Amino acid sequence: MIQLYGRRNSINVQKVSWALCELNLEFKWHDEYGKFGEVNVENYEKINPQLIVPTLDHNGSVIKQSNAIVRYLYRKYTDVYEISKDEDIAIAESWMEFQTTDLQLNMTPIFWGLVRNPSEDRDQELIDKNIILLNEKFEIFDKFLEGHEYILNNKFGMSDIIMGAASYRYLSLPIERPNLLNLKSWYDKISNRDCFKKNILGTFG
Ligand SMILES: N[C@@H](CCC(=O)N[C@@H](CS)C(=O)NCC(=O)O)C(=O)O
Repeated sequence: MIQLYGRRNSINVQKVSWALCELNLEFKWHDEYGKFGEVNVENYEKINPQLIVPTLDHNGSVIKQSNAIVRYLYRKYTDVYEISKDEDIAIAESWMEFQTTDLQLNMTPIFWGLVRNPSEDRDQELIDKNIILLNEKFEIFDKFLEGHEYILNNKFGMSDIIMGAASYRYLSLPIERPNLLNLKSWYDKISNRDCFKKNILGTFG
């Protein structure tokens, strides 16, 4: 049995619940409507001593780190690692890393500064600096998307989930953005999927 721990408005949990949905996997969701900073699960520290989310328990195997969980699910339940060229998989995985390292670096101060923290604590200079950098990074992704239906093999998959969850946040932020036409046409496709609507849409905040 698959068990997912973590609240549905966490971007990192969303990647996993979206992947589980796309793969049609049943799972038990713990603390789905929980709050930031609390994981309302008894003895959670035993499965995740960092007390962060998500955690996946698959028949007693405990897996942490959202991107590793998504890769695990796609490796286990699809043939993507067998049918894809190593080079193509590496490129897809590099976008997954880009999300979790490069994008999050700038997304976090903007999201917290504009959305989660009280406005009196706002550091506008820090936010503005990060908006410029975040827009530049999405411009790089937009260029990559030119000529690509999806990130890997022109087929929707794990890296679209990771970059898709990040793009939902980016496109929901109350900031100015460049006109990214390739991002828009890719995002229109992925945001039309049932699993996006069930797991991502309406979670901003
Ligand atoms: N690198 C980790 C980051 C996990 C993480 O930072 N999770 C945040 C939520 S997005 C968290 O658990 N914060 C405390 C909380 O939600 O209670 C991953 O990708 O899974």
